[in-house]
Amino acid sequence: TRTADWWRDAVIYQVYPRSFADGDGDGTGDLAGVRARLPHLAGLGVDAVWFTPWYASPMVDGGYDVADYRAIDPAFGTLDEAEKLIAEAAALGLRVIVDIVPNHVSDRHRWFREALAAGPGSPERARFHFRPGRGEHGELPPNDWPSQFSGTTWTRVPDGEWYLHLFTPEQPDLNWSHPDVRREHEDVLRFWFERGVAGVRIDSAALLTKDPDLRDFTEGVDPHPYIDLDEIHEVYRSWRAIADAYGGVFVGEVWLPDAERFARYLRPDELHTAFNFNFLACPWEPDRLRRTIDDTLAEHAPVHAPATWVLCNHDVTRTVTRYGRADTAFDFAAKRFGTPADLDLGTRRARAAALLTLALPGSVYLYQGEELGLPEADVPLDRIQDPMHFRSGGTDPGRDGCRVPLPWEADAPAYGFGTRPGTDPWLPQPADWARYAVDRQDADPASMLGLYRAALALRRTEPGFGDGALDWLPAPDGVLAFTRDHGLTCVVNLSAAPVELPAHRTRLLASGPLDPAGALPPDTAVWLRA
Ligand code: TEU
Repeated sequence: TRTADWWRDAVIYQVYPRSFADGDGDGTGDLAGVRARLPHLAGLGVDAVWFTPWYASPMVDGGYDVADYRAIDPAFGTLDEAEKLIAEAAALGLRVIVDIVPNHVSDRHRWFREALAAGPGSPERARFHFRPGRGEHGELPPNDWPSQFSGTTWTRVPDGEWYLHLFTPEQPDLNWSHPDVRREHEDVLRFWFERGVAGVRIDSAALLTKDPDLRDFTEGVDPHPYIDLDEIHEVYRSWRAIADAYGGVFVGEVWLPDAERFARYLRPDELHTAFNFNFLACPWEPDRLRRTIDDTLAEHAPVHAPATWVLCNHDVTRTVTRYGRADTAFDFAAKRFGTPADLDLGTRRARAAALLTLALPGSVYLYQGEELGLPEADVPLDRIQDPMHFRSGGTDPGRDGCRVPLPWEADAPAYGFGTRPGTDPWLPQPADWARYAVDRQDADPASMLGLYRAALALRRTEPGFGDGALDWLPAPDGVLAFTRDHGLTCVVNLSAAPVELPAHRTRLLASGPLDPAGALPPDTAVWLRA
């Protein structure tokens, strides 16, 4: 609703539809649930809502296995409901971002079923990567590519050919040098832009194009045979023309630690933004954080793209759990939960991190439940559904600990998620989650929800936030302090001792109580104005 450049400083809330709110009571979140809870998002003060895939899917990988990109999964609702949702969100000032999965489809997608039926050498197979195997009888996979999850990237079909899948066998990779594949995805983009979405998140955005000969990974890794090939940029240039025709924006899931390679995606004729995973991966350490912030801003500046700041998402350990560990560096959801004291520490740090990220130049992504301070949940092994768990032979707990249905009402069945009594939510909710429920936090300005609401309200009304530059202030060891325009100042204390705040400033918001003398305690952040 603000400007054409809304995305340069937007706060975008990620909804995992399966776990947000259950409108029909069957245990799985759905669009009816989201529609009923839109006021929560409007009241929180975010600008846009990104929905992880809501399309028709067998849900082998939580919807990242798409069977039909133009249909809503029946468990979530209908296309008509999605259109209503988009309109209702707009009426509340919320833009909608959909998640497009271009690297692979579900094995139930029409194209893949046709490819299986049509057999070796058929035009239907050419849309995927089918190959004969190696070995005397073709009994060995065609190459040595490692899977993004554990296990092989090749599966053999009954007629003897193998097909490539960087993720699970139920997610066959598309052949991006095939014109049908390109045309189809361009049409899908138009389909969703026509329905009023403001943006598109691009899943696994650096993986689409593959070495034409599918050469071995070990044969020479430069260039890598499927990560970040040059040809991919051609795809995004054609996509950008489509987005521009609708005023739509892209955010790419581009997981490349190399700053220059990453920045090549962020161009006036390619992607508007991409997730900044270096920040998500950064431990809670002052020097590392400062360096990551500086490097991020330095890599975005030459291409005039805003940075994005992400602390968690549906693939990684929740922030309060990670920050409560001795080793705060990011990992995928390893089952390490810590003691209640660890959680207290993690919560204090997550609160400080909220003020830090919301004060940095650029846009910010929040993952559902982050505003409630949810920790990673210990999902019993026999209830885990994430394929990452099964692909690892059970050694990796997978990502379900951050995907547990949200608690809305402390005293209601399933904490008000919406599931009718006698039915279980698709993942079990921990017994001690009443304290995180929205209604418990609602009236308490000191709660995590209260902090996020206050921070987001200030970010909207006070000058200096959002896109722009940052100037570091001199500060004691272990303290990050910077100013933005209009004298807006953020101070984060990552040292072990309280620190004095700069004099003659008004306090806008603090992530926790200051000490009686007015000093900033450890693991606390504050916003000030000169
Ligand atoms: O994730 C892509 C990605 O980067 C994964 O390889 C990541 O490493 C993995 O989630 C953890 O090992 C996207 C989605 O965010 C993820 O949920 C999907 O499973 C994946 O694509 C496949 O579509």
